[in-house]
Amino acid sequence: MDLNEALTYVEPHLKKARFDHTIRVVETAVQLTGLHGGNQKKAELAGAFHDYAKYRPTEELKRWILKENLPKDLLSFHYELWHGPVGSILVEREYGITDAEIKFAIRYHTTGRDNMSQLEKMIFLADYIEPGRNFPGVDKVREVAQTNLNEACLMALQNTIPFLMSKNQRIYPDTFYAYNFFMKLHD
Ligand code: DGI
Ligand code: FE
Ligand code: FE
Ligand code: FE
Repeated sequence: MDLNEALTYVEPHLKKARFDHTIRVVETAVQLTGLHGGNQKKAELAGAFHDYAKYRPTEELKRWILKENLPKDLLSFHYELWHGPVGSILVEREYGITDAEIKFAIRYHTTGRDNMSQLEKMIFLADYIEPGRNFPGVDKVREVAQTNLNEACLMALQNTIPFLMSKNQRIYPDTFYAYNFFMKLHD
């Protein structure tokens, strides 16, 4: 499957603004691949499908988590955390994408995790720094992303974790595992 084919599958499932975000994530991930190395084809497909399940009804996302081999503890966290794991299941069921690296990049794009692969880092970061984002501090992360992927992922988590705390949100353990992973690389 090439990028254009992937995008034609994804587009009808997303709102216009979300589809535009998806295209910018692909472009950003490809740019990061050029800078830091990695498989551009996989970056394109993972980027194209990363938010594929974003607009599935919450009840459907919940059913997939219960039915498939996904962590049930997701259900006691915000439903925003469900679209990545469920998306990684749907791309295989609906489009035959079995590549484990691509599936993991989709699955963990919101939380991150311990020992993230190069592709997972790329999609996690591209989702955070794509040119349409304007989180406080994102410009600094964009700058560091040009030279140091690990440090940029760490900075994104150092922004996101306090942000979630300030909103009185629960934080999924994988988010902390990701933070500790990048902090270990930083030391
Ligand atoms: O799908 P996108 O909007 O492109 O971006 P995303 O999948 O990275 O993020 C969805 C939301 O999830 C975003 O507002 C940040 C939030 N988030 C990230 N990690 C956690 C989290 N929310 C909670 N409650 N807990 C987390 O660990
Ligand atoms: Fe997402
Ligand atoms: Fe994200
Ligand atoms: Fe996204």
